[in-house]
Amino acid sequence: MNIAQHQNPSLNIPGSRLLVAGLGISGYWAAKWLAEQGAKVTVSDAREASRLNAEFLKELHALGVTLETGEHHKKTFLEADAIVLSPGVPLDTPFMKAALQRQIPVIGEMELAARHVDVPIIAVTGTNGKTTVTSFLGRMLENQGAAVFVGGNIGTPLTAYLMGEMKADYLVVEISSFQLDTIEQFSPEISIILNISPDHLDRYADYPAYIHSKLKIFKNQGAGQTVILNDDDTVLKRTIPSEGTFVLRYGLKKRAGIDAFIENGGMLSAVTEKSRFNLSAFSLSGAHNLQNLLAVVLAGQALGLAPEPIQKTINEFRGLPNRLERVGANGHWSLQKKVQFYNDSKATNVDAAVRAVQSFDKPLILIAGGRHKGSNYQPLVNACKDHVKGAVFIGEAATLLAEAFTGEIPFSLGATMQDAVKKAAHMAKSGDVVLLAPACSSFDMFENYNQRGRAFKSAVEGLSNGR
Ligand code: UMA
Repeated sequence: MNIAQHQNPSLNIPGSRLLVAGLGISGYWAAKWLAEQGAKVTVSDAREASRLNAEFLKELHALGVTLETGEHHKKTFLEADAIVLSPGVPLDTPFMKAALQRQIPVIGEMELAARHVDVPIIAVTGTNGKTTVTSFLGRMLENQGAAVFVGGNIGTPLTAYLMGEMKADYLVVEISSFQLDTIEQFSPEISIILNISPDHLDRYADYPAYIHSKLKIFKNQGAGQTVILNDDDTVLKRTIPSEGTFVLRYGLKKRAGIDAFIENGGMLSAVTEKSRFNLSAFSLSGAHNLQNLLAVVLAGQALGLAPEPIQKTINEFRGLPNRLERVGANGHWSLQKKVQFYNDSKATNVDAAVRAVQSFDKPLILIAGGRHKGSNYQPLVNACKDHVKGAVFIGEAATLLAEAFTGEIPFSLGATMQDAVKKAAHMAKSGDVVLLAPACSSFDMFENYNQRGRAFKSAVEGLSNGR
């Protein structure tokens, strides 16, 4: 469904009947902000009220917001002057289709908020690495002395910024394909696309539709605005951004047409003038993290940062939880077996799990599985053939993973995370690594990937404590 065809140029807020679809964190902030602006707001969520955040419901009720819970009603959608869609609500539900057919304007929470800020936005998308790059860049700007709001898909909606006290110099936002599906005028000062590989195929018609969504990030950019692209990525290498934009490309190796690359333990770039950054203290592992670093430094340079805060951030940034995070007391669980445990719960798609596996050259036991997202597991099987000596599969995708890995490496099935960690630890010998890199979403067994990561950590701690 192409929503751009249906849009009206602007959204009148005071006095309008606005529907917010979905009452997660995005819907809550959007509804609260719209109500404060004088709109007649209704929130509709398919979940029963008892399964929604009670504080959100109470606060919105007090603000005069009409709450529809338990199911969506078509009438509510068709009576709205405009709809603000939460990222998790698909555009192709019967209600949304009916609303779009009636030409009711639909925008996302990110689009809504971005229309009402006058601070430069730096927007980061890509299949993998978005959160790391968003945080890394935010830290770099702070090290220059700037006030920075870091938000979007990373967790804090941009509408929360609109309602807060903070006066930021920059808004660094992680933006997902779901959020890009509902943009209209969104036009960041800098857009960054880190990589594109198959993901969310349970929501998109096909892979080209997902790519199309990702590339929307620069569709409204023009003269004076910057697009930063990973030239090592097969899709992005061929991507030509909007006319007039300043395009910066990076890759691991030096070649024609590249503005930044890695050479002799350093990063070289030529954005304004030739500069070199030392990577000896950079602590994130894996080639993908060098690509992430290239994107961050190019963005910093495009914003005119001095070399000192850039180098300081390269030296100090330690990465984020659930991304190749070493866990467990002293990293191993018994005196007999010196096994290291790594939590990459954020590897929620096949490509991310492949990158995680490729980040190690030691023998590995892989824990994978969760909710299947429609992707093919063969690239993971290929990546594992080298040094993965065993696997444990969990969750709804366990059978599909088992089919894909049959005849390739030994595996067993884990009923719970605790069971999977026990089985993986049993397979491991001293010097091996046990890696949680699920290649799937967490929603079959957990609230989100954070909770899955915590379950992994607690199961690893349980091993040391004999549980
Ligand atoms: N809902 C309906 N009808 C539907 C579908 C969902 O009413 O047809 C309701 C659900 O019952 C639920 C609510 O919608 O109560 C949830 O809305 P939501 O899924 O948009 O969740 P939020 O809490 O608003 O979180 C969203 C992002 N979630 C998704 O994109 C799925 C969060 O990204 C983001 O941090 C947050 O906005 C702030 O911007 C999470 C994510 O998993 C981390 N993102 C995906 C990813 O990174 O791969 C894209």
